[in-house]
Amino acid sequence: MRLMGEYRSTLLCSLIGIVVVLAFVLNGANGDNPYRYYTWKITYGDIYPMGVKQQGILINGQFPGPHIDCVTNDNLIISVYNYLDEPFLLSWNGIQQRKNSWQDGVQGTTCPIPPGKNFTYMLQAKDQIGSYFYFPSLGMQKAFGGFGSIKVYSRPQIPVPFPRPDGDFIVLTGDWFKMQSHKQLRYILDSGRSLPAPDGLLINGRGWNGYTFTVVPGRTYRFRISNVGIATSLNVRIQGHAMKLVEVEGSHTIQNFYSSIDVHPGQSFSVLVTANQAPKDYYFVVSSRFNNHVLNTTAVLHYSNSWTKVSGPVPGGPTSDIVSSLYQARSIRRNLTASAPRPNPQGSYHYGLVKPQRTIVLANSAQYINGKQRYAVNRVSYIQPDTPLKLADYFKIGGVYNLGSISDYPTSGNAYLSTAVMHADYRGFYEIVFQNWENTFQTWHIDGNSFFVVGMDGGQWTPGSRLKYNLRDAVYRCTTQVYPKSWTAIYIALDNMGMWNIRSETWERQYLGQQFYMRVYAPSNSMRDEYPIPKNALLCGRASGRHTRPL
Ligand SMILES: *[C@@H]1O[C@H](CO)[C@@H](O)[C@H](O)[C@H]1NC(C)=O
Ligand SMILES: *[C@@H]1O[C@H](CO)[C@@H](O)[C@H](O)[C@H]1NC(C)=O
Ligand SMILES: CC(=O)N[C@H]1CO[C@H](CO)[C@@H](O)[C@@H]1O
Repeated sequence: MRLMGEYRSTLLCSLIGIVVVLAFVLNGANGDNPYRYYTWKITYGDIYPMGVKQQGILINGQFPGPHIDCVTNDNLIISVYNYLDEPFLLSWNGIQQRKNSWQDGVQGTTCPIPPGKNFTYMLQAKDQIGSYFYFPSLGMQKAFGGFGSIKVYSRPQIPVPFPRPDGDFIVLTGDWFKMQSHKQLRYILDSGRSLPAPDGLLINGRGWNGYTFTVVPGRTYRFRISNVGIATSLNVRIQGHAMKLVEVEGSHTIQNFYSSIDVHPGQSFSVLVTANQAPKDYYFVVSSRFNNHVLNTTAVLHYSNSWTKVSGPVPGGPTSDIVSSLYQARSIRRNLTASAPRPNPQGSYHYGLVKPQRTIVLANSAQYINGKQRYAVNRVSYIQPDTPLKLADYFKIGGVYNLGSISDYPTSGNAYLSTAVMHADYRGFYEIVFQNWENTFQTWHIDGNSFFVVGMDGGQWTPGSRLKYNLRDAVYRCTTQVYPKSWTAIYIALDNMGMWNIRSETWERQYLGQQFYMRVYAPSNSMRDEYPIPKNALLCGRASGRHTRPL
């Protein structure tokens, strides 16, 4: 009887196990980890960050949108209701969507949510920790709101390499335009012109001294800083206070002190700041980098016992000088003994000893095509297909894209329009060089993956440049800058199957073609490597009216 009971409970356990595994596979989310549910209503609403009325994009009435606070491996179930008069889609900057590019929320993977409709994202912050953000990926919506921060805390049993701070502040900063609506920005680009320079900078959706961080004397605070803007590299500094860098997009860094730190579009990092100065108010300053016309804005660091308001000149910072920015970038390295989302130290994967199987050199360019401003990568200026690439794959719809429609190396000639998709081998280990021959600043982001930034320098990359690579403790992140007339090299382990967007974080360039997709694929495509299409997937373009589950 007892044996029978045991047998029964074992059977029951296996059954529950199977059900859990099935639920996991069917929903593309992990049943073992906590679930967090969000309901977000996307609307237009009046905002006045620079004193003039603008049509902002709000989430549940908020600008910036609500924060997501979660723990490594949590499941995030986010129901998005689109009340705009046009399609909407959210993407998750730095949240990797492991095996699950379906949820990535860019046009190559996911159908836009039509006006008046809803879609429920099922994400998991799988094996991640750190500071990220979400943003609307269509058109120029990102320039008018719809973004918010994502904090992924470590699980209790996994130590982070610094004491728990007394407070944890979010700093979403970026360039800003005073126009009435994001549609005006889009109209300029659609008519073949370039965007004007931005009008100013914001911190957490506010202008000059519009936002206050209140600190208690003697306490230490974490500031999670993200550049959510569309074009401008920024420099961040706090009057009279040193910033100790502790995290960059999920990597725990060597804890250097900085008096100011550059943050390029799409990048995030965390610093610790101790309120150890005389009790008064201090400027928290953000100013533009590499722009002819320097923009700046301030927030207030307010000591709780202060009666003295900020006054006097705003402390200056680096502006056009590139060398100091490059020097700082090279000083940002991983702490090899610190743990990351998992207990093993960050240095336990010796990326420098792995030989890349393939080298890809990606060169950006600005060109006119049919009289309109366009941007290209290795001569291909990306155009959005009518059907997401992921759906074209799933339903075997031909003619949406061609694999190999972008070359591994730059070639000479004029740019042309195409839906560029590059093939990549699942579990491949690649070297990618971003070569920038233009005299402009570039930032590149890869969805679904982080990568080791092994080197950056001025001029033309050559195989000899490898001698200067950092093969020991390079930072591991998802967005990297490329200086004017310079190159940046990364190593990337392609252990996440799916269709991944590689794009410029300069939103005009992204919108006008400086992006493509990398299809990380293996012929033995199994559910262990990639989740099946979600039950609730929206269908659009040539996939409209199809059925996701033929059973
Ligand atoms: C690296 O991390 C370890 C382990 O948490 C910590 O003790 C050490 O101080 C860190 N080193 C630096 C240079 O940040
Ligand atoms: C900040 O911007 C204002 C207005 O554009 C300008 O007068 C001031 O000099 C700038 N300050 C710094 C430190 O760049
Ligand atoms: C939360 C959610 O996804 N709600 C609804 C979204 O819209 C579909 C119909 O298109 C409903 O079936 C869902 O329940």
